[in-house]
Amino acid sequence: YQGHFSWDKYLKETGSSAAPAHCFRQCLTPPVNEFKSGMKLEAQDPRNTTSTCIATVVGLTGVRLRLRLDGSDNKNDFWRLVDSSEIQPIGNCEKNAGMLQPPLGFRLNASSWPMFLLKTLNGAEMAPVRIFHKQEPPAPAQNSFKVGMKLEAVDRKNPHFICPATIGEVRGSEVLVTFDGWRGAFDYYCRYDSRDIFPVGWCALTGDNLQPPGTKVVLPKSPSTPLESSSERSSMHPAGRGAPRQRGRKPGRPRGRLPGRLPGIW
Ligand code: MLZ
Repeated sequence: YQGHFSWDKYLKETGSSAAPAHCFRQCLTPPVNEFKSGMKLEAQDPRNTTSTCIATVVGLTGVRLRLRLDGSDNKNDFWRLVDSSEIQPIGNCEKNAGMLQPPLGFRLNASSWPMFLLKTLNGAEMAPVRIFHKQEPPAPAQNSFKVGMKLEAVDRKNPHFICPATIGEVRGSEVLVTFDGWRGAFDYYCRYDSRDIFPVGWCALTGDNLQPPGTKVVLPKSPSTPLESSSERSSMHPAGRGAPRQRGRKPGRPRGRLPGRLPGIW
């Protein structure tokens, strides 16, 4: 379900263009997702990337898995693409002479880990080897992103969300991902071959829920208003719709000091 957001209309409205698919480290057709909730697999602990842990699929969104490390709490879920190299079938670690580790913040005494491991795997539904993807797509040879190109990107502060974004800067092998309508609050730098960024239309293909742009418009620095200390102002989304609900605020009311409608500058 894509809400009321249409890339076609939006690209026209904003006079912008989509980053071409070859810029991304993603398959042209999204991988098949045959995982099910409850399946267990091996995953790198995102907070301690040298350890391989047992994880359980606790949710599925498009071609991403919501994972929770066994023995951890429910506050540290993370998301991985089904073709990520950071997830493996159970048994892989041992096959490579590794040892499964307790997650960072293991909720029991460290000495109880071997028994915990035995119990968590006993009778568990292990994700079958055949549903893993042999290889992650290869990284494009170079960073071909250009400033202003549109894309879909994981909001790293709210990683269950994929949102419309714009390349704000290209810096060597890195790009600045800026989220449309959010005044920079969620922006981040990442490598051009990050698995958190996708071509326009990705969510429509995977069935993932693409969030609509936020309501906060970034205005350029204006030399005629020297008394203002910040270059950022807010206004309604120029199209006046699709504003995500904000905690503790009535939706649909402009937050800024400026009047309602301003030309959309993204
Ligand atoms: N509840 C959050 C969601 C923000 C999502 C932004 N994504 C770019 C908020 O309203 O702050």
